[in-house]
Amino acid sequence: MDKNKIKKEFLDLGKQPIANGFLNKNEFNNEFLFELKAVYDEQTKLVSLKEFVAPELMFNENYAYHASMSETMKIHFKELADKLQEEFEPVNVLEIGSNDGIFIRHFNPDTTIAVEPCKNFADMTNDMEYKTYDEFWTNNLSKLIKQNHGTMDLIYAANCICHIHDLDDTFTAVKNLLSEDGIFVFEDPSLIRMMERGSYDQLYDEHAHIFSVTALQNILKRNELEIFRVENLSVHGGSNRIYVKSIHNRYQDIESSVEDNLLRENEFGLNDFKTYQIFSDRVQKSRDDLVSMLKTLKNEGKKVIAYGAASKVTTVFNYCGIDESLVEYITDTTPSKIGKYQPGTHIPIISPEEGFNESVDVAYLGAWNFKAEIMNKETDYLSRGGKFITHVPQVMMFS
Ligand code: JHZ
Repeated sequence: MDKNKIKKEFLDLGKQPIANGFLNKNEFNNEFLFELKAVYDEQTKLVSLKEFVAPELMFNENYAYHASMSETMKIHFKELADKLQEEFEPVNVLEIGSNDGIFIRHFNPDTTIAVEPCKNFADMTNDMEYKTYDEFWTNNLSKLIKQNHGTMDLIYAANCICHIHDLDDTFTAVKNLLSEDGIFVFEDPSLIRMMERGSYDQLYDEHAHIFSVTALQNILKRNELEIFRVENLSVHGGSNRIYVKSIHNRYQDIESSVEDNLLRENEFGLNDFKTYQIFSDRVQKSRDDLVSMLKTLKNEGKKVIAYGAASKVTTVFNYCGIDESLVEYITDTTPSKIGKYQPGTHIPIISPEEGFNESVDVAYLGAWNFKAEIMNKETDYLSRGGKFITHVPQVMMFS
């Protein structure tokens, strides 16, 4: 059967740039753009992008996303590292997509390997004494690692597996590298949470797939792997942490959280294409509401900026056609984003010290997934009457 026939398109977010490809002025004219559309696979139930972007265009030595920019995420990974060490006592550990070492820093460098295709970050973890393979995760790399270091008791990946186009190759690579009682744990944004919250901005070039437990179960199974635990997390707007083992591994029981999640997804309608069509209508309404709110604020003479140049904001602003005439600039704490321009819209990005000041009336909360952390930090802004806007779960202003 033609695989593309069972992939049904449900969402068109228009022409989009590389979400994390922050630009210098002299790069405005030859920007790469692609059609950001989402499809639902009737057979596996997997939601993916219709058009994949070449990995080298996104993940290279200029990769801008720096996981340690958030205190929430630092605590999140420290707690997870402690928990995995206590429960599973792994010796050989491998992380796929180790970014700035936010997770592996809690493991012994002598027995921990990292895989990171973005050279700027691979250099950081190599400097931290973790043997880092500056490459994409593939079955060939997995074979090489097995040859050099033996099998792994724990393979971990955060916000990375959903970036990889070929999931069968990815999972085969994992299966071949696990020790007899080894486990694979990974976490990525959750499809049900995206659908519940209308957070369509989880879709951008890097997120080749947005996973449901149902789809993962189907794809893992055909690669002789199975899920034995699912944890629903609040980070990144709602993620699932998936615990996986080989079907031959008898050390772990399959826990009730797996069936609970499968049932919940089915009841929500994730296995029914109609649900995706309803979501698409909601996204169009979200765009209309956001643009209309920003235009009203502009007419009232308010100064509106955006807070956090997240990848997600690239999707929202490009889809909604929001430019400097509606949002003056974006503030962000990441050194490599400051002084650059947002992909596609070319809205300037400046530091919070420079841009988040008395003159701001309203800030679109781009980093809405860190709302609690940011509300805690910005009490001065809020107490002088500053307001935030979000589109999650619907377009609204709050303070
Ligand atoms: P944040 C990235 O998505 C990309 P993004 C990636 N594909 C992925 O899956 C997720 O992460 C996990 C800034 N900020 O984390 C920092 C402030 O300025 O939501 C970041 O640039 N002030 C790997 O890019 C941005 O906001 C603050 O107080 O959508 C947030 O980006 C805080 C807390 C953050 O990820």
